[in-house]
Amino acid sequence: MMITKLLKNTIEDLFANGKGILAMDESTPTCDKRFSSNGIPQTLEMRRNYRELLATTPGLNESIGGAILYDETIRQQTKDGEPIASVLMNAGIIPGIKVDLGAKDLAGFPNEKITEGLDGLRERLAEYKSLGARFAKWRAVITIGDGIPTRTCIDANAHALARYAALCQEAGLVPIVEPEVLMDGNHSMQRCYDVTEHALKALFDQLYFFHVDLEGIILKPNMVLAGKDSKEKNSIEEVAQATVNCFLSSVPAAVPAIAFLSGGQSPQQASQHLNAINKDYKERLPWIVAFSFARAIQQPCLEAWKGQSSNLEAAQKLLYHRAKLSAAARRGEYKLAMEDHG
Ligand code: 5MM
Repeated sequence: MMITKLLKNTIEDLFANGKGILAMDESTPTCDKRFSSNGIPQTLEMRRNYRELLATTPGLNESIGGAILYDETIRQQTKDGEPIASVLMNAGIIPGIKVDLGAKDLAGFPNEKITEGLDGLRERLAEYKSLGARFAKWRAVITIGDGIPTRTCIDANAHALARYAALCQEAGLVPIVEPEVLMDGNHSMQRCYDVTEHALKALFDQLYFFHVDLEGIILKPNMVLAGKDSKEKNSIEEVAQATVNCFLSSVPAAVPAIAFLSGGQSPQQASQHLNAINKDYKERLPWIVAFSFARAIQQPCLEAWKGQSSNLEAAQKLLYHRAKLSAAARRGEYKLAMEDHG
């Protein structure tokens, strides 16, 4: 498949001037989970209010080049009747869309998942494009545990990601390809390295077989980290080194950009790790190394908002600040002292 100028332009615009991506594409169950842990009512109107708060944050486009929306949000409007996608576009932020239909149990493979959503995808992509989306996202979930992931799970997810990516390119949308190896568990950093490397090699195999043009994709992976219940404590430098080594060994240089997910790291940790990768390995990285964080950008904002309009301004300031710090890390210019100037 020939790479079109359109896809290249979209990728350039998304990451121009050191910017990155805000993931605000939580499906309703995930968004409700985040709301419930902050005492926010889990209603359609509250989800709309929150997404309006995010999209209308003053100055967000200084650090954010694109925002990934959920199906519900791309059809919603602000209180003043403007589509949320238009608000973003007018602010210079490109709207994108999550198009997978979620990770479901993989039959015959206990505790493993397969992401669904390929049936009818061509038609759905055409509709999302008409609603303003210029890029899309599909997330595959790989779990580390006793005897898992299996090769079957890794291959099935890589296959689905490749078919999704080919359909996106056909439609003129940039596919964000997200094979997420979860941080859940007590595994070591080395185990995460091995599984991430395997998942990436399987993915690039399938992208090749499905004629996906690597110059027209964005890879959204996990960083290489020990499991969150592991006793192993790695320094920022160790994580950066393992992550860079893993990606250099498995991601072709033709890929223009890697945009990391935060995966449950604290906002500060995610910034520190991204910063170390960009600062210490600048000369060795053939790709843009940026971010597509959800929790690591939104968390302080959501906690401050608490669902109350009186907190809106304070919440937007926190979102703006966290986006700024993420963009600083993407340029290798983040410093811990910046945390205090929220
Ligand atoms: C891994 O999740 C993606 C990145 O978020 P974090 O930076 O918080 O790890 C995120 O885009 C995710 O795919 C969406 O929130 C949608 O998730 P669900 O589980 O609702 O499909």
